[in-house]
Amino acid sequence: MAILTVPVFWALISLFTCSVYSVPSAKQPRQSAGCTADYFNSIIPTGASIESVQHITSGSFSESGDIGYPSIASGLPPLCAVIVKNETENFRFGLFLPDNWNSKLLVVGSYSFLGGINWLDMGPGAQFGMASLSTDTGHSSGQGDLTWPTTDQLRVNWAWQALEGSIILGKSLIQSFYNDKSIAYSYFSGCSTGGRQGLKQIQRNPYFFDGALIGAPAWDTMGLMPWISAQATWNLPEDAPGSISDVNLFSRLQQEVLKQCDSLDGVQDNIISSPAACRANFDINQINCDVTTNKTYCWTQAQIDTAQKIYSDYVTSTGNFVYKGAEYGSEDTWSTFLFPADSPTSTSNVRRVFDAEYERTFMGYGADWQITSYNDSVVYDARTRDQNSVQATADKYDLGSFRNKGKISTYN
Ligand SMILES: *[C@@H]1O[C@H](CO)[C@@H](O)[C@H](O)[C@H]1NC(C)=O
Ligand SMILES: *[C@@H]1O[C@H](CO)[C@@H](O)[C@H](O)[C@H]1NC(C)=O
Ligand SMILES: *[C@@H]1O[C@H](CO)[C@@H](O)[C@H](O)[C@H]1NC(C)=O
Ligand SMILES: [Ca+2]
Repeated sequence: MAILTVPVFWALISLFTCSVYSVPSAKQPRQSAGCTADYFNSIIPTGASIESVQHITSGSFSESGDIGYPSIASGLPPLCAVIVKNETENFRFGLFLPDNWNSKLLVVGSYSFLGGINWLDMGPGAQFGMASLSTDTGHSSGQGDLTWPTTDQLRVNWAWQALEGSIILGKSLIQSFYNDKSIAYSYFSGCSTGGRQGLKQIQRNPYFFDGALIGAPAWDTMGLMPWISAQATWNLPEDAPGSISDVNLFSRLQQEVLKQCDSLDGVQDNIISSPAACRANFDINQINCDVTTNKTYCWTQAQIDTAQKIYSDYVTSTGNFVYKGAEYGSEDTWSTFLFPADSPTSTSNVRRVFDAEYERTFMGYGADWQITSYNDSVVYDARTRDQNSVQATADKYDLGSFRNKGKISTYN
């Protein structure tokens, strides 16, 4: 499955895959202004500073110490790579400014809770001749690290402020660099957290972009994260009859879903193109150990009950909708949420990858908080916190002002 080819932590935030770009050929040439620290220092406003300026002719670029996005951007045309820091809000952003600029800007999003400038995804923009921009979202962190959100400023930067400030200052630096020629078109592309960032910016400022490519947006932070934790609790305790502890069970279920649902969309092609038809028709009892004659990786009734909870919408005990149930066909990804990442006797306090880290640090419950303490109040706390101070969730649904000027393409 394609999802296995992206780092698991990216996949965590969405049950979908985030695709990559194809590589275009270069566009029409235009000379750039001086790619020097002196030049950028002469145009940078108070409150921001220039961290580095490099003219890249080798075709590749990476920033040492970028633990969030360590991959080298390669296949680059000659360009100016700039790192800018906003000193007051403490976030950074990177720019690729191609020598031959096509007057366009591509802003790229981030993944999960990673902290760092996403140089890799900026590369294709530069290959198209676009100036490209990405923010570190205000912190530095690698995969699986959710220990950084210790202040509201750090959380707000991740939620939207670092990207917004980067776009505003970035656009003005780009125009100065290219001799005050204005940016003809600005685009956004992001997947997972990146999809959320794009929707959030469009909702906050419909004039930032002319078009946006929104992949598998993890737009509902305050519902999504408690839902992920809730799923972990549905699989506890690990010795309960309903606990799914054998990783092979997930692929067994997914195989069965594919077998029963593939052709429901009219085409036998290993793709479930009608999840709704699958949801309406799938008979999970075909893999029930009491029913099936094939006893290899069959599911007990108690385990089936756990699976049904995961497929169902998560609604609190008082009837508040929290998050839509998992799609049929996503079963192979469930192990990320349900299956222990370390041994039961581990003292690291991280039994699964996310398992409670969001509550401990992002929501401020503290390092000692255990997933076994999870209850519906986490949902309400997450909502209060998000709406009062962080505002990561992209839930201002009126996109009317953007519709009149731009386009959004989405994919999952
Ligand atoms: C720094 O970021 C904040 C928040 O986005 C913004 O208000 C401020 O103008 C930025 N400073 C500069 C110099 O861009
Ligand atoms: C039984 O199920 C296993 C696991 O899905 C599969 O590999 C095997 O081919 C099945 N055997 C039969 C006879 O269907
Ligand atoms: C629900 O969880 C919260 C956070 O862990 C905790 O403070 C509260 O006491 C719990 N409520 C109940 C009824 O267990
Ligand atoms: Ca099909």
